[in-house]
Amino acid sequence: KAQVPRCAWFTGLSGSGKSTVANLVEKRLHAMGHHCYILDGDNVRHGLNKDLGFTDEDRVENIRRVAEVARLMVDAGLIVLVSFISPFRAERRMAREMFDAGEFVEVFVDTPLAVAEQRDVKGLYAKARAGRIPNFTGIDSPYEAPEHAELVLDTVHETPETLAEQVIARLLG
Ligand code: GGZ
Repeated sequence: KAQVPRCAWFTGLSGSGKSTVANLVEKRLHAMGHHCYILDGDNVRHGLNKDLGFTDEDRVENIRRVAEVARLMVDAGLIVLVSFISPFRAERRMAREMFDAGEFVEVFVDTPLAVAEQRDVKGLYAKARAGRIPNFTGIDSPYEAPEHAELVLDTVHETPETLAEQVIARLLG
């Protein structure tokens, strides 16, 4: 099956649903015979980037390295699903500029802070509000929402399955 090497760059708050949608996309692309891989905090922050924390400086370096790895993986012919908060516009622009036109699809997982905080699946927002996680995105560290994302996912009104289909249509279309 002909591969369409691409980078889908998911950005959004903690608990916005980035990983949920990215995992569904991966499963479906795989079933269609596409070779794809997810880069996320689970497989990058514990290895390659385990020297980095959550200061602005460390987040910038986190995203820089992730973008370089994604570039290499796209060169190798993969569809790469990048799932990090990636809170800063400048770093997302830097990532975009590493790819050819059409290769980079910015996916804004547009879950309002109030909704992510209400869900608080991992209890991190409660901890952050209690001052036990410093520099928490949306609480005491900024999130700069994309202004020109290729795709904006509405997690409030759509199911993860529907959103995954939207991503796949945009990636393969
Ligand atoms: C935000 C934090 C923080 C702070 C730990 N701020 O919901 P999660 O747990 O699984 O996803 C969050 C993840 C964010 O890491 P990223 O590498 O995506 O961030 S960035 O792109 O900004 O570099 C959260 C957890 O790590 N976490 N401390 N202070 N999220």
